[in-house]
Amino acid sequence: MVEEYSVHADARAMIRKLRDEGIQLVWDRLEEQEPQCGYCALGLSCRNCAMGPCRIDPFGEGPQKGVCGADADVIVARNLARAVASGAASHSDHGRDLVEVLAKAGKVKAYTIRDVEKLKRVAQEYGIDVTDAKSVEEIAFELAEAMLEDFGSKKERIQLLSRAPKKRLEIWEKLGVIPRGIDREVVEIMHRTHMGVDNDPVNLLLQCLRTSLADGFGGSMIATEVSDILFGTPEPKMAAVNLATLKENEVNIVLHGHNPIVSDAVVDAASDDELLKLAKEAGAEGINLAGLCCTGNEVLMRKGVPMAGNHLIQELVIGTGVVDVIIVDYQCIMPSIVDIAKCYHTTVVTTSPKAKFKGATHVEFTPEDAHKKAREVIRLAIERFKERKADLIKIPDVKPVELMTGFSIEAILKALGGSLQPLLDVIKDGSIRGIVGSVGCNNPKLKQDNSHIALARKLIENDVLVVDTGCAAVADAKAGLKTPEAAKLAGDGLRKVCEALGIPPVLHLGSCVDNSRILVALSAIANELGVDISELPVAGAAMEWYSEKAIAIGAYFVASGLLVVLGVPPPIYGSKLVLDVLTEKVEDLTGGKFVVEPDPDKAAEIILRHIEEKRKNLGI
Ligand code: BF8
Ligand code: SF4
Repeated sequence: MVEEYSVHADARAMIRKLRDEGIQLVWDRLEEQEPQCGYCALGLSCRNCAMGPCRIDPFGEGPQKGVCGADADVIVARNLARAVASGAASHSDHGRDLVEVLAKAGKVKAYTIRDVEKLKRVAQEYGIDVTDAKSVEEIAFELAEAMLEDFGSKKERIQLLSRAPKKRLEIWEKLGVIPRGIDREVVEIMHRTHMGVDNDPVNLLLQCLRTSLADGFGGSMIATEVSDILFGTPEPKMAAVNLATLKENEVNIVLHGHNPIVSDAVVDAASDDELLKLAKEAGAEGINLAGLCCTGNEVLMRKGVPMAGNHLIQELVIGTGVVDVIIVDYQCIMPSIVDIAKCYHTTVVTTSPKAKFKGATHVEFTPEDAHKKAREVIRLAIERFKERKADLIKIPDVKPVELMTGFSIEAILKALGGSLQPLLDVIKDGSIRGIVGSVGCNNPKLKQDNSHIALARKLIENDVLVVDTGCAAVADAKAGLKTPEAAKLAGDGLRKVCEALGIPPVLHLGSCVDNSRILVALSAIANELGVDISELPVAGAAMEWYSEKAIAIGAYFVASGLLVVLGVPPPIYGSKLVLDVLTEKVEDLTGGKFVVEPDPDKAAEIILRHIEEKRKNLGI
C-alpha cells in the first residue's frame, strides 16, 4: 500500500517509520474520511445561509433547488467563485505583507533593497520618478505606497496589467474582466455569492476570471517583484533536494510556508558566528537549514538553501527525528504537524499574527524585529537539539538529488544573451516545440509526484521546454530532471538547446506566486511576435493540485488564453452548464480552457496536440 502513496524512496521510508511508531498521517486521515461527500465533490452543496444547508440531487430524483431557489448551476458557480476568491486572497495578502516590508526597507535591520535596478524598473512602471536625487529608500517607500493602491477600491485597473499584450487587454476589456483593486474583486465575489445577489452562473464565472487576474497580474505579481527587490532576483545555481538534506550532526531548522519575509531573515541569521558557536557548544557541527513547500522554493531560488520536500513531505520530515525547529508562516501548513511534532523533540514555531496553530510556539515576526526574532528561533532550535531522542532518529538512506535552480525571467534573458530572440528562433525552427508551465501541489488522492514527473518527462522527450513552480518544481527536481545532464532525457531539439546553454530541460521558476513570472514571460514573447498569448504554442498543467490557490492560478492562465490541464477534477461536475463553459465555451471568449485529465500520459498527448495546432496556426 505504501508503494501507492509516493514515487520516492525517502517518502516511503518515512511513511513506514511513522506508521510503525503509530503516528497518523495524511493518507490515514484521507482513508478515515472515505467515502467523502459526493454532493460536495460535485459542487452541489451550499451552506451560504441559515435557510440551508442545501444540496441538489445529481440524479434528478431528489431536490433540484435549494431552499432559496438556487439551482445546481448557481450553486456550483458560487462555490467555485468563493474558492477563486480564497486563492486570490491568499497570494495577494502574502503580496501585501511584502509591500509593507518594502515601505520600511533600509530603515529596519533585517530588510534592505538587494536589487536596486529592479526597484527602479518597477517603480518607473508605476510612474514614479527615479532620479538620482531620491534615495533608494525613498523610491521603495513610494513604490510601496503605489502598490498599496492596487489593493484598494479607487483604481480602474491594476498597474501591472499593462504588461499584457495589447490584444489580450482588448479581449479582457470586451469581456468586462479588467481587474480593478485586488481587495475589491475579492470582496465583490463574497458579495455576489451571498444569497440573492448574482444568480447568473456565467456572470459569476466572469467575475472568477476577473478576480483571478487580480491575483496573477496583481497580488502574485507584486509578491514576486517585491520579493526580488527585497531579497534579490534569482540567478542560476546548484542546490540539493530530498530528506537527506537534513543533517544528523547539525541543528536542523525547517523553513515551511510561503513568504520569504520570515525564511530569508532566518537564513541570514543562521550564518551568525555567535549562533554557530552556540550550536557547537551544544554538540552540533553547524546549523543546517532546509526548505519545504513555497518558502523553501523562495530561499532555494535565491540562496541555494537545500529543499527537504514538498507538500506531502511536511509530516514526514518531522519523523526523521532530527528536525529541531520547524518554522512556519502561512498557507499549506497542515495543522497535523503540531501533533506529530509532539511525538518527537521538534518545536513548531508560528510567526504570523494571522496564522496561529493550537499547540505551537508563537514567535511573532514584525519588520522591525525580524532580525532579533530570527536569532531567537535559532537559539530555540539549538536548545531543542539537546533534547533529541536518539532512538527515534532515522534519516532516509538516500543521496540528496542535485538540481539547478534560480531561473527568474531576468536570469533566462541573461542566459540567452540579453534578448528573447534566440528563444524565439529555436521555437520557430522547431527545436523547441513549445513551453509548458507545470504547477501546483501534491494531493494524497494521487501517488505523490507521479503525475508531475511523468508529464514533465513526456513533454521534454517531445522537445517541449517545461518551466515549473511550487510543489511541482520539487517533484521534478527530485526526479533528477533539473540538472544540465538531464538534457539527455529530452528530444534531440531541446537537448541541443539545453546543452548549448548549459541549462536543464525543466527550468525552476520559483514558488506559486512566481507563476506570475510565466505570465510576464508569455506576455513578452507574445509582444515580441506581435501576437496574443492564446496564439502561442504553450499550455499549463496542475496535475496534483489540492489548493484553492491552484484554482485561482488555473483561472488566470485560462483568462490569459492558455489551455490548462487539471489532474484532479474540480468540484464543478454537478453543473453541466459550468462544466461546458469552463471546458469548452470559454475558449471562444479567452482562447483558453480547462481540460480534466488525471492520466499524465494522456495529459501530455492533449498538450502536445494543442501545441502542434498552435504552431500550425502561426505557420511555424
Ligand atoms: O503555494 S503548490 S501545496 S505549497 S498551493 Fe501549497 Fe500547492 Fe504546494 Fe505553495 Ni502552491
Ligand atoms: Fe440553501 Fe440558498 Fe441558503 Fe444556499 S443560499 S444554503 S442554496 S437557501
